[in-house]
Amino acid sequence: MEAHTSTLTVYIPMRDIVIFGAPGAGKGTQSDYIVERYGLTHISTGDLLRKEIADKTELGIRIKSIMDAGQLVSDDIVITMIDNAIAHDTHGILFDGFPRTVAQAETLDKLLANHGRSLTCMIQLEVPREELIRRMLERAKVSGRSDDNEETIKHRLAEYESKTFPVAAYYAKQGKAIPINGLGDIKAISASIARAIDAK
Ligand code: B4P
Repeated sequence: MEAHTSTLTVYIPMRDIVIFGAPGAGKGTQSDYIVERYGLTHISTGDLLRKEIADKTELGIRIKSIMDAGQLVSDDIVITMIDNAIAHDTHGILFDGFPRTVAQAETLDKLLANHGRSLTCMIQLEVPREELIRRMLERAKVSGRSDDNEETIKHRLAEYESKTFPVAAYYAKQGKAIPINGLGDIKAISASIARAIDAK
């Protein structure tokens, strides 16, 4: 009798996800969990920019004063970083801290489309302003980040409100924004995020 072997093919969808929220909302914190669970490449524009500063590159020297003032780095600089990341990725990406302007969001759609991809969803962490300030001042005690001080935090929140918050409406119009309560236990927030992504 002929022996039959069967191969089980498991289909793992390629996901590209944005994690969105105000400064201090917990994007970096929840990113660790999401990349681990879904096997994604983690691209944090904040981390990439801080690495340029730490390495004292020409770009790093240019952007340090911008970040220390609590302002956004120019779109062309971060878009170049993201373009490179997408070109080299085959796993799906978690975009952390990007897009931060509507122009960045429009460009992300185009860059993904160039590679035959489209955004799965945008996880929108919602945290009240007083809690954001409390967390960043708390983080300041250990982070060594020169932008974690009261004056810069105020500027960062103002930049968020005027330039970044409109990105939420951009994704809501596409039906891709998923609001998540970012207050409370970190693991409980991760569980809410997983439920939202699994339902997509
Ligand atoms: P980012 O590095 O993106 O950082 P962030 O917004 O400050 O913080 P995040 O939301 O990741 O908070 P975290 O998890 O650490 O940006 C820094 C700067 O880079 C920007 O101001 C800008 O200048 C520049 N930049 C970055 N991307 C850019 C772009 N696309 N365009 C232009 N400029 C760009 O959480 C904060 C704290 O809260 C932590 O200490 C954490 O432990 C704590 N925390 C988290 N979850 C909690 C919870 N549930 N309860 C209590 N505490 C919690």
